[in-house]
Amino acid sequence: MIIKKFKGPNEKAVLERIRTELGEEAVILHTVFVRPRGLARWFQRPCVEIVAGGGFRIIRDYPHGSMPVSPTTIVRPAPAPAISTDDLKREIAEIKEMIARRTRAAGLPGQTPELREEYAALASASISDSLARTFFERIAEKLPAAAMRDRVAVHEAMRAAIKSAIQCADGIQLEPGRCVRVAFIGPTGVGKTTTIAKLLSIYAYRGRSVAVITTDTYRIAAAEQVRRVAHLAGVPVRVCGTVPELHAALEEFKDRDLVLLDTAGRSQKDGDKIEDLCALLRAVQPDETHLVLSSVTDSGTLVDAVKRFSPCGFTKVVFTKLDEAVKVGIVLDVLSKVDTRLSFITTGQEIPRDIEVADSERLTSLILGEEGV
Ligand SMILES: Nc1nc2c(ncn2[C@@H]2O[C@H](COP(=O)(O)OP(=O)(O)OP(=O)(O)O)[C@@H](O)[C@H]2O)c(=O)[nH]1
Ligand SMILES: [Mg+2]
Repeated sequence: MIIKKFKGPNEKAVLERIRTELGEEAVILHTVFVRPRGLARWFQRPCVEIVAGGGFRIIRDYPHGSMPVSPTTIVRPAPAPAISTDDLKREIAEIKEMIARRTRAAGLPGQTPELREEYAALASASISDSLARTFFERIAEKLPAAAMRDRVAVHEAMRAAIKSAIQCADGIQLEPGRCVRVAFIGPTGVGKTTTIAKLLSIYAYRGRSVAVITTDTYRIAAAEQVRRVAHLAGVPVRVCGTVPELHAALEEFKDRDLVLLDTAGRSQKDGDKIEDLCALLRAVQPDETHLVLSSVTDSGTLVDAVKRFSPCGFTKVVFTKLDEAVKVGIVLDVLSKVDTRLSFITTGQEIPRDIEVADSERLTSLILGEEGV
């Protein structure tokens, strides 16, 4: 069973997407006509949001086989809530950027008003101008002239361009009969330990033999947090402060399917600590190293973090705290600057619920605001 929210410029376009994604049997659960609120209402068009479900059997248990209400209910939008000063500032900055982009778009080749509008709208998704421009140019080059004037076709082309820019790794690659070691590294407080707690629970629940090694001897509470979750899942945890201890733990767990390695958060400004981390990883020889980044950090700091942790040779990226991110477009911006695939996203503090294997379709919907976390 799957229930998903779809958003688009009109009902026809949204229904087409629902049919493609959920099949002919899809059931419409809720339809809302959304008018942009605040200042955005002057610049953004209204859109249609439809919640649809697929993949379930419908049991008609109503007397005489009829439902009491129509399954498609048009709901009037609720009164707009009071806007905080911060929200207002952000909205104004977005609108300024949109206007600036519209002006800049006038100079771009092969454009139509529809394409210009899509390009400008990416400002509200926090997609950087340079990236939005790349998408614009790609679409202007590829889309036939007639389709360039079709709002739905242009939107779908922009959507496809965004989706193709999100390279996803399928979580962790387990190998039957072999112990896979996966290390998690990253700046302080981004959610490494919480992510490991989620993963150990999920893999243990799926019947995999899992073990955790933590080298975070700075924060006793961190080891305790993992221990509590691991204890419930029947997963052993070892805290290692030295390389010999690390080797002993790796030897002890060599027959496990998966060994998750937690590391202490390193400030990306502290070169020595990053060097220590690299040495630690050389001792562990992980099969995968996931760089954990928080999506509440600004784009510049994220790109800097990627650069600083590069000597450690990470192979995948995890984006945490998408539930707190003002805009998810930041994920796309960072991914476009590093040649690394996204393994997981995390969407809250709850263990193990709030983690998902990265999926480009889902990420695209989140970035465009078509779905919530
Ligand atoms: N909202 C939200 N909070 C999260 C998420 N993941 C982790 N957190 C919270 O972020 C805080 C820091 O999480 P930790 O897992 O301790 O982060 P860490 O990277 O291990 O921290 P250090 O080991 O100190 O570097 C905790 O309060 C977590 O509950 C998430 O997806 N969403
Ligand atoms: Mg930690």
